[in-house]
Amino acid sequence: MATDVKQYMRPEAPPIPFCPGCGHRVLLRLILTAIDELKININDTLFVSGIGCAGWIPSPHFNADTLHTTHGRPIAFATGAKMFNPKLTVMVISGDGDLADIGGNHLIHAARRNIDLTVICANNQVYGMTGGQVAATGQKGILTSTTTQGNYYRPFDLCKLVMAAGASYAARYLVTQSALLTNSIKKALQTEGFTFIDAISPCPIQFGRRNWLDTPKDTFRFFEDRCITKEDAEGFSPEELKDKIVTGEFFNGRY
Ligand SMILES: Cc1ncc(C[n+]2csc(CCOP(=O)(O)OP(=O)(O)O)c2C)c(N)n1
Repeated sequence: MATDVKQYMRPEAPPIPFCPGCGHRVLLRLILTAIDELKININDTLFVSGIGCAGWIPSPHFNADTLHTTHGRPIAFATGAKMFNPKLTVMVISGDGDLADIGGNHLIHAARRNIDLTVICANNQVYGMTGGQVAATGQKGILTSTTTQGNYYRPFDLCKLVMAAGASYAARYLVTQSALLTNSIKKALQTEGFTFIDAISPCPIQFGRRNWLDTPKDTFRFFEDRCITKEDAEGFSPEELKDKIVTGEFFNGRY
């Protein structure tokens, strides 16, 4: 039976602010489902977010301690909270721009130190909240407000990045892979050390609209068509994988 996520939401919070068809709304539900299935006491959990649409996933909606920090700095705040109270389960939920662009150094150094945090990156390849500028995760060729002729640069593979830095867990799933993603969030929460999930969260308004994807369904289909499991990706050449987004669990253990 589907989890009643309302039990984890602050009754006095304003309505969830996401646009119709936003992947962040799906991700919100999956995070709370994982917490419910693990029977984690949400009162012993701190949710930290930065600035951007994704920052509004936990805050002010989750009925727990939430810390809505400055742009690019949620991992720094989360590290401080974890150092002060090591018993706290600390989860960072933020956007790809927040975590991988302005906050990129905090991301790699927290992974290097293997700080016991679970970081969920709501990755829509753009800065959704500020007009759809391309993020460091934007795939080659995508049209955004700052890449009107198509993105020239290749994207960061955030899972490879944090793994190379020393993370304990790294996985990537599209938010519509709901069972796999929920399971992955559960595993990340149960794994000690720096655990990271790249949650591909389509943005129909800032990404879809500029890439000639008329409806939220078209935007989701666009990402579904690009996603390929890591098992299927084996044997593909780098050229064949150029436009693909490889999903799966890439590392689960400790260096
Ligand atoms: C220091 C600073 N620089 C820039 C901004 C403007 N800004 C706010 S959110 C944001 C990007 C958010 O993108 P992302 O983290 O990908 O989240 P999304 O909105 O796509 O969920 C930017 C550039 C800011 N608030 N503070």
